Amino acid sequence: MSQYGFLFDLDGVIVDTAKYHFLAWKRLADELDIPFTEQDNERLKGVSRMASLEIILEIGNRTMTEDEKQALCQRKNDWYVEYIKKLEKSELLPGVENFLKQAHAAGIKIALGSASKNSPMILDRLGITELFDAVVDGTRVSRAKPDPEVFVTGAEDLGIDPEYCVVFEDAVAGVQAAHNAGMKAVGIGSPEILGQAELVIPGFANVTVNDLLQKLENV
Ligand code: B16
Ligand code: MG
Repeated sequence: MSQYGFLFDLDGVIVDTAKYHFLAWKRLADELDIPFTEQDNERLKGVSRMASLEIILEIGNRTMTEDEKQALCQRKNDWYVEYIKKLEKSELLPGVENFLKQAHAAGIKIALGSASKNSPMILDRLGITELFDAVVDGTRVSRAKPDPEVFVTGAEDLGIDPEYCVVFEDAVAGVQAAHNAGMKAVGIGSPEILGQAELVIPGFANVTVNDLLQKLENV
């Protein structure tokens, strides 16, 4: 049995859901006559559904009532869910399923830490639900990363002390959330952007759990 806990962000670490969020938000923005580009979409990564809508309304210089905003979030999510329902296992990011299986086989406890309320459905569509000992999603947390709430809750679920938890994140705010929780962070992406993380890897292809833990012990 390992003493370690691994906590994974979802979008950008396990699967690229950002492209589906973009398609659904773009459809809504078009209906509202608000210009919305893929570059604008970068600002929505890791941000809650309502906060994402508020960014889009700000781009369009528009104000709405709370009820109107709730209805727009619902519309966007209905479209997003249509895309997610068709998600396939082949859309898992390279190497991540093998890495999760290695960790699971090594007795490492695994949690998901995501802002998405659709996380359970996404894990199910990808066929990886059973690899997770805990799922902390947007229905369980109210404070966005860099607040550590999502990872602190995950560590509690796993029963692992933060100093033995490793967070896998593709966003700067997520790396900061890991550090705010007293955990180590592995950045998935480029060192220029994620330089604050203890270790940065481009992805999970050819990465072994043993090598990764050894590298982390030396930082
Ligand atoms: P939902 P993560 C985040 O996932 C996405 O990056 C972000 O773009 C999205 O708005 C948020 O989930 C909420 O998603 O509308 O499905 O509840 O990066 O925290 O895994
Ligand atoms: Mg992410």
